[in-house]
Amino acid sequence: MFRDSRINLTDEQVSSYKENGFVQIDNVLNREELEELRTCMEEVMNNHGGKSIQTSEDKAAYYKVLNQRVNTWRDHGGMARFVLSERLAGMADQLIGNKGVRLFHDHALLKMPHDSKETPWHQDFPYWPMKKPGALSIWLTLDDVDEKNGCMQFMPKTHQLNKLKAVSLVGGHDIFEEAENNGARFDKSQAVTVPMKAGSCTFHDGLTFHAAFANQTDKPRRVLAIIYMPDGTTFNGKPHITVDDLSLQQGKPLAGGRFPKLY
Ligand SMILES: O=C(O)CCC(=O)C(=O)O
Repeated sequence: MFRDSRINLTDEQVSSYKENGFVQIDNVLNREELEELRTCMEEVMNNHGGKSIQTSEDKAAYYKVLNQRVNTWRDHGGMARFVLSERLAGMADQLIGNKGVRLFHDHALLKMPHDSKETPWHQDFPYWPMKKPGALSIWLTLDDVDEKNGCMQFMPKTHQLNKLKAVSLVGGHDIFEEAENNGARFDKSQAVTVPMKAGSCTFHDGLTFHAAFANQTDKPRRVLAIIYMPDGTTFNGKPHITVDDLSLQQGKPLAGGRFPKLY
């Protein structure tokens, strides 16, 4: 059974995150913990109903990019052990300068085999109902990942840019073009591809441009992503599936039981 513990990041890892807007951390879960998380994820993905929200297979174009279930922790105690864990949240806290972190939400992110599509370049922050940037994601892989089955790519230093438009994940919007129209300049050869072993993770800032390759293999690519926000992050009043059933007031902190303080 997963026993929580703290991971101390090195100064190099923290400064690399600050400089580039993302960082890779290896060996965050051991083999037994990974097996446990795989079992929990399979159970929660096969659970119908409940409080988590699954991408509908009817939305075929979206499903080819990602089969995702949001807020698995609300339905499955085993998923909650990982999503609420000090081990993962504590790393997020170190990366943002020990300000204290709250959970925004988690999602199981599966890239299904057969006719899979790449995840287009985007920023996450434009989707989130937060007044100010600062929130970040862990992308924890349950499978070995590379360019063949949907590993991530990051464009270093793009977290220094402003919030751009929310990109449709089924395509049609070029975030680089939008940023260039706003005066930014890129050398796309600087994009960093991040193959990783199962049990390793990346963290990325909500403003960092990132993308993922299509899954050309015959097995799903399984990832647990968790979004953490600095304690005190406030609500901007915009709709989002994780807040739409709550009576939140614009300008008030995203806090309380749905957004627990984890560290
Ligand atoms: O897993 C993917 O394909 C994309 C993940 C992503 O964009 C994210 O975690 O922000």
